[in-house]
Amino acid sequence: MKEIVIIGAGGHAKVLIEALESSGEFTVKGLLDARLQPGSRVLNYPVLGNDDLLWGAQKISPYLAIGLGMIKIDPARKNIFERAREAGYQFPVIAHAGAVVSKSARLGEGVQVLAGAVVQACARIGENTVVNTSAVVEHDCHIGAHCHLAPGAILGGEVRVGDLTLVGLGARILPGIKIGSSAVLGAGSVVTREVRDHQVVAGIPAREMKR
Ligand code: JB2
Repeated sequence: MKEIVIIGAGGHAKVLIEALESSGEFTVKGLLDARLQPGSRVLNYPVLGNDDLLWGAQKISPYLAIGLGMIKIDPARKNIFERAREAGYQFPVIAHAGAVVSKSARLGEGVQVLAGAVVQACARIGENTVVNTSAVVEHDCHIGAHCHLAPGAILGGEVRVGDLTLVGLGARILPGIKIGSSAVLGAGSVVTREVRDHQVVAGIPAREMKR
């Protein structure tokens, strides 16, 4: 099996470990996180050290996974993904064995599709986006890069989402609606009309909170 190292060792990393174990394609060599003592363990895998280990002359592993979640708009995931890729690391698609991904869907580098999530026919998902537990991306949706579709989010058919957008827990987006980049859709919201770049919306139907 191929070895992979996870960047970050908090809650999201644990969920990712479950997905990696279920798929059986990769074995987790360890995790990187400055918060934890090297040698301590997360779900039985060792913390190897901090991110300095990524930038040495020798690669820590050919494959990496971003184990950082995104619960507010934060470019940290994007920045480390891009820097590590430039350094020559690869970010495989990680799909939990209990996720359903259509064979006609196109997933970018480093996309994570976690337990119970569904990505339907002809959907496109940009690099480094997380389709979290039980989220649903319906047919012909186009999702940008570095987004987080939180657990239970539901996107109807032909929805468009820009880059770096956060779709909150259980939020629903009606079919064909366009969502911009770096937008935030609050947990439980029902989005019935277009959301612009950087807009923050919440509620049923979703309304602007602030810009
Ligand atoms: O640049 C970094 C970095 N920034 C933060 N490099 C590395 N290697 N690690 C980093 N971290 C580490 O990520 C922190 O030191 C911390 O240990 C970990 C983040 O853990 P936390 O559990 O706080 O958040 P998370 O991002 O794993 O999960 C959040 O987002 C998920 C989507 C949680 O709120 C989860 O509940 C949520 N499901």
